[in-house]
Amino acid sequence: MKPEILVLGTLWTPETRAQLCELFDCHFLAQLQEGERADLLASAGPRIRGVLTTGVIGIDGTTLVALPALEIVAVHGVGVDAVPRELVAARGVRVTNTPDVLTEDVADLAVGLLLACVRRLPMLDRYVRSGQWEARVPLAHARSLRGKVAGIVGFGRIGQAVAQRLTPFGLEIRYFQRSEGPEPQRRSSSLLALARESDMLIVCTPGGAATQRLIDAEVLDTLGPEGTLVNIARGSVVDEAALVAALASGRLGAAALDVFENEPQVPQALFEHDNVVLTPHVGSNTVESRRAMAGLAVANLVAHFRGEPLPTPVVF
Ligand code: 8YV
Repeated sequence: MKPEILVLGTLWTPETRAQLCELFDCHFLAQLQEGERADLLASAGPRIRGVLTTGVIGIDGTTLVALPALEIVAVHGVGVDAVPRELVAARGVRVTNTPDVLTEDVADLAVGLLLACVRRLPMLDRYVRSGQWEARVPLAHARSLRGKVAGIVGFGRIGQAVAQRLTPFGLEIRYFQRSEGPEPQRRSSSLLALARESDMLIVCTPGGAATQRLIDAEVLDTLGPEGTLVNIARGSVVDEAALVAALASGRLGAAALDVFENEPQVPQALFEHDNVVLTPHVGSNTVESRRAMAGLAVANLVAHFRGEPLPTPVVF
């Protein structure tokens, strides 16, 4: 008998779905209406032994309660902040994620967003399309990267990959994280010190309680009217209301955001600004990364049900 699993979210390609259905007895929750979901959890919930979910959806307490036989939550993503760690630990449920395979693509997006923001690329695209070039409307000022300081918040795998990419642009790299990291001479003494020392902050830290609204009004004010904020981590790391206010008043220079506090809701006020670049949480959204992530998430489920070591367990 195949193990029964619950699949959350809509990110699954036809190939992944076919593979999943071959290996497991699958229940795809996203296809169901609200009432049908509750019925499914009530009827099949007690038999479900595994969950496959996205980094953003994770799993909530109600779903966990409906799955008393749950053994493993395989997260398709590196971030596990949407998995309630105390609840899964108390139940002895194992958690896996998909680190490494997405690092390069996420770092690429951070660099792309930074360039798009300081050179105002989306705005320039709108300028050309709307005939403003023909009308000889003056261009907005863009800023140079060379000689500036990029401050990286969270110097883990992704933060370091961003640093590696930015160095050839002539940027000096500094970083802050609570734990000591590589190249200690680049580590600022605090987040505020990093904001003070940097022209741009690139947020690469994991989400979760420990980093909740780390980038607050004080950090944004310290970064200042010439400063740029890039966030490819989690919306929860930035105080979004403070960010909106800082941009509206010109206390922050510019922002490039791939993640938001309440996705897919994006504060309408951000649409007003030409110095803001917005993307819909697509750091890992390349064919290559998503294929590798799905492969790794499935490999973790397979290993678990075969009693083999998990390829990428999360140790909370
Ligand atoms: C994905 C992510 O958008 O890896 C993460 O933590 O947030 C992203 O890669 C998402 O997890 C896809 O499931």
